[in-house]
Amino acid sequence: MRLHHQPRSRSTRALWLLEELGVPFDLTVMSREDKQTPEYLALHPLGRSPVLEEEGGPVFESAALVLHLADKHLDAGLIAPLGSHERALQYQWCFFGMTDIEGALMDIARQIWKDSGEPDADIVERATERFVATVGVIEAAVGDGEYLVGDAFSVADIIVGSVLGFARTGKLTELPAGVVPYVDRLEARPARQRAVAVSL
Ligand SMILES: N[C@@H](CCC(=O)N[C@@H](CS)C(=O)NCC(=O)O)C(=O)O
Repeated sequence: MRLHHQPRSRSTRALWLLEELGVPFDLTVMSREDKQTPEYLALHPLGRSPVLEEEGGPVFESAALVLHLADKHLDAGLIAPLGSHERALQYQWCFFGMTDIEGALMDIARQIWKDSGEPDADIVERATERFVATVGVIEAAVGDGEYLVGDAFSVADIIVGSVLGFARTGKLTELPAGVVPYVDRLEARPARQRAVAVSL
C-alpha cells in the first residue's frame, strides 16, 4: 500500500490516519509539479493529492481514504461498527466537514489566493458567515467533551480537525475562539505532528 502525498495538502489527512494506525505503508512525497506527470495522472485523472495505491488499484478523495483505511483496521477503533448509530454520526461529520465546512473555506481561499484582481469582499463575507455557522455546530457537538462522536477520537475528528486546521494554516479566517481548544487538542496528537512534519 502506497500513499502519494503532497505536503501541506489534503493528503495530510490520510497520512495522519495512517500514522494513528501505526501500520506499515510506503510513502511517495510529491511536489505540485509531480502531480502532472503522465504516471501520476494515470492514478488521479485531475492530478490531485492524495492517491492511495493498493492491491486492487488506485483510490482518491481524502475522506474516502480515511474511512477506507479505518475500515481495514477496525481493531484500531477509529471507526465505529458498520450500521451503528456512532458510525452514522461519523459519516455525518465527515461529510459535513468535506462539504459545508470545507466548501465555505474554499470559497474564501479562491478569493484570497486569486492570481489577479482584488478579492470579492461580498463573497468572502458570506462564506465567512457560513464558516462561522458551521463551526458553531461543531462547537455544540463537542460541548464539554473532547471529541465529536462519543468520548473517543475517530475518523470524524481527523476530517473535521484537518478542515478546521486549514482555516488557520491557510490564514483564511480567524478560528472562532470556542473551537480552538478542540483543534489544538487534535493538532497536538503525535500522529498528526508526524504527518505534518513530512516535507519534500
Ligand atoms: N476533494 C479532494 C480534493 C483534492 C485536491 O483538490 N487536492 C489538492 C491539494 S489540497 C490538489 O491536488 N490540487 C491540485 C494541484 O495542487 O495542482 C480530496 O479531498 O481529496
